[in-house]
Amino acid sequence: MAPTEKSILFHYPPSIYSHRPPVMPRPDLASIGVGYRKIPIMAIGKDVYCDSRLIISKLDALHPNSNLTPRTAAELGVQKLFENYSVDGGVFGNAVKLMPYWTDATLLRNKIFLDDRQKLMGGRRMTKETMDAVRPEGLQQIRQTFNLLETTFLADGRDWILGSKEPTVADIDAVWPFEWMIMDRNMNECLPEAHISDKIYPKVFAWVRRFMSVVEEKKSARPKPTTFNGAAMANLTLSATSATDDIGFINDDPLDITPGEELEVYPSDYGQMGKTAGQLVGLSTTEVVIRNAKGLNVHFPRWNFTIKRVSQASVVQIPIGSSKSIPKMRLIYHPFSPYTRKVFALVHELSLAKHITLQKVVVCPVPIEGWSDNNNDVSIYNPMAKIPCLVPDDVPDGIFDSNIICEYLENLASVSRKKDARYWQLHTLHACADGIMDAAVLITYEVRIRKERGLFFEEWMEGQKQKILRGLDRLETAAKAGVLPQPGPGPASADEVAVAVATAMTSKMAYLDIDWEDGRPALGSWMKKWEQRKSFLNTPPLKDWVVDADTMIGSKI
Ligand SMILES: N[C@@H](CCC(=O)N[C@@H](CS)C(=O)NCC(=O)O)C(=O)O
Repeated sequence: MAPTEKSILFHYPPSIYSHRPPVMPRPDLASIGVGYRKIPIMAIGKDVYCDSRLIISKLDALHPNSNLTPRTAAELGVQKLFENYSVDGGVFGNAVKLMPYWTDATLLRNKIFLDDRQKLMGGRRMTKETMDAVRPEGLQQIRQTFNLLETTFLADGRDWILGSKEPTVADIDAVWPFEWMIMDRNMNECLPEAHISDKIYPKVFAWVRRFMSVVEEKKSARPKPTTFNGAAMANLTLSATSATDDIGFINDDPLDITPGEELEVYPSDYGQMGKTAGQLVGLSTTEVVIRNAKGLNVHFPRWNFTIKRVSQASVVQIPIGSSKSIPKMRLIYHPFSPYTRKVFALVHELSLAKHITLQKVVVCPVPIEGWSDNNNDVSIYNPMAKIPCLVPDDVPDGIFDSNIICEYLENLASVSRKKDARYWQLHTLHACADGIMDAAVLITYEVRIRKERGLFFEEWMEGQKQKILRGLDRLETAAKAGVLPQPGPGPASADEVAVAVATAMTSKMAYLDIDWEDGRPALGSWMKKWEQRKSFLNTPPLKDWVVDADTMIGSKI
């Protein structure tokens, strides 16, 4: 169904793609949750389309029987090849090398533009020296592109690329870098007469001028588009109500991504820092759609765009290979202990369970029969007599506490992480999860041990409860902001496991009287996925755990 909303085009006048900023309208893009930073983009209702190639084909699809549409499949193929030739094939990239830094009109006199390009191109700055150095190469390449058009597509004197009476999308896809070089005042003098002129390539020059006179004619025959400021655009876009553009879902994609997965999409060539994050909602062989935190569906072409799982963006997992021998390990545990659940769930995430034997114990800071029976057994390995404790063959004196065990396990599985800002945000949530567990364990002792002995300290318990509630709020904020990666098919990190275990634990302790889901919808939907995970199902808090029947050993050392 055609959308009822009109399309909003984000552009800046000197961008050839959007006609096609010296200063990009990024605050406007940030206000609608789009990290992609190139221009143009187009919004129709709640659908945002990135990249001129996708925009052109979407607009064409919205007006199916216009004269712009190629008539046959072969013609469509020619159009698609031009779509790629102009952008990825290097026509535009080589035209940039010809930008005339010496003229007054050039964008290269504009410091804001130069600063912006420098960021976009990973630190390389356009200077007189660098432009002089690349110009000869750019020129020889661009001459080839003029030559190709002059001697093949336009050689028979036709007006338009596909031999039609009027221009088609193939002309639009092909013409714009040429129009930029020939007609744009910012590019004045970019083409040296001796190599590229209307005498040498008359058909190409005439085609570009013909095209632009049709554009001028059409422009004057149509009402002027309305111009919005950023706030009005954000309001219109975020409050749109028409149905979104559903492109369906292919299930056999080589990237093996599934609906709902948290992804980042960004250009593979330059401007890679402009990442847009969201949940996968549509996938075809040529297009990917993610729903961002503002509820907008952001569409990208797949050609020359990178799709990464958010969890993959910072975690590099090298599969456990035969080159690394994994020691046998004994995990001293009790299923009630959230810290041991964290560790054993991570064991499952990292596929290390077959190397583990389990030893169930009861420990307690106070000597109470039935609670502290194994204190002496555990204190051989951990003088604190706390669990979990891991006793690997290669570290027979034992490893504790749960964080150090997680570090040991991740090292065994060759997990290495890029320690970027996102890593520290997530890693801090591990401390938050541990804090929630600490407070809950202290409350347990208060209610179950101290109360019976007339030592119950209610305000103190209330103080611990507040820590849990604040911790859960922090987890909700992190889930909302996408700091907590959506569970994917690969192994989750110890940090994610810790958060899932701590959150689940709060609902299992009736005396805490905490309904963590209340007012925490993002954490709730994140947990729904965790509750289905094998590592979670294999570590039930109210039953004894098993690795497999043969390796399970008794509860006494
Ligand atoms: N920071 C430690 C905490 C471990 C802990 O407190 N475990 C509890 C069981 S849930 C325990 O062993 N308590 C016995 C005690 O405090 O003596 C870790 O992460 O491993």
